[in-house]
Amino acid sequence: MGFKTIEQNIMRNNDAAAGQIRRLLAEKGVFAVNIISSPGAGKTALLENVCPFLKKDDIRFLVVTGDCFTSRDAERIDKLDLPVIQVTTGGACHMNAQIVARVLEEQDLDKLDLLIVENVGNLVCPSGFDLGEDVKVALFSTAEGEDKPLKYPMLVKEGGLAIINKTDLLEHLDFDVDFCVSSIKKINPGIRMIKTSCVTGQGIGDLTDWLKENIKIKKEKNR
Ligand SMILES: Nc1nc2c(ncn2[C@@H]2O[C@H](COP(=O)(O)OP(=O)(O)O)[C@@H](O)[C@H]2O)c(=O)[nH]1
Ligand SMILES: [Mg+2]
Repeated sequence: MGFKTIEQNIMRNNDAAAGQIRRLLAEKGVFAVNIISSPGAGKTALLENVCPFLKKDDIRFLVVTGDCFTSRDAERIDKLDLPVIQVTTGGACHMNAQIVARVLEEQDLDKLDLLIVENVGNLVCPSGFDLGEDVKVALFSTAEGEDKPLKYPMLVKEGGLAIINKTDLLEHLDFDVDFCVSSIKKINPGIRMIKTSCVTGQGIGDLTDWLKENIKIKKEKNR
């Protein structure tokens, strides 16, 4: 007896949706970042720190927080009176482009400068799914150990910006900053690096400026 193979090419569907998002965001001049890290590295905390500065500078942004089951991250952003939409994946370990496309359908993109996606906390799967973003941000934290970039190179390879967060904890940890930085540079020599702390505020200004510079570049490309 023969059998039939039904090919459902998840990646192909995702990439098609991501391509559409990328074209749409290019047309509207909206800069988009996809923040990827392990759970607890500080994605939401960084947004809580950076987004108020963006708001003060009249940057029109939308945060989309991804989580398996809860809306806890969106509640944190919303508490600061910042625009946020929560996506729950029902347990799936990453966001996909179809979800982002659905979110964008309901937005007036003429009134947006920046789209920030906080992906589901996971160092592996989100790296493989294009969301139509301009830049994937690879976020690591000192509490995870300095070898994580080396152990999860795909994220670093795909990333345009690498962040090492929780620098305030360095004095309590046996974390080799040089090893972490050199691993990142070895995997992706062109990647931009910023060290941050949501406790001391280190690097928050640099991250805000990086976002603002890229928004400007995207707008200029659109002219
Ligand atoms: N000491 C310290 N704690 C941080 C920092 N950033 C985040 N945290 C804490 O780490 C935990 C996880 O942060 P969260 O933003 O929820 O991480 P996410 O899962 O990546 O979104 C929270 O208890 C934060 O307060 C930091 O720079 N320094
Ligand atoms: Mg979070």
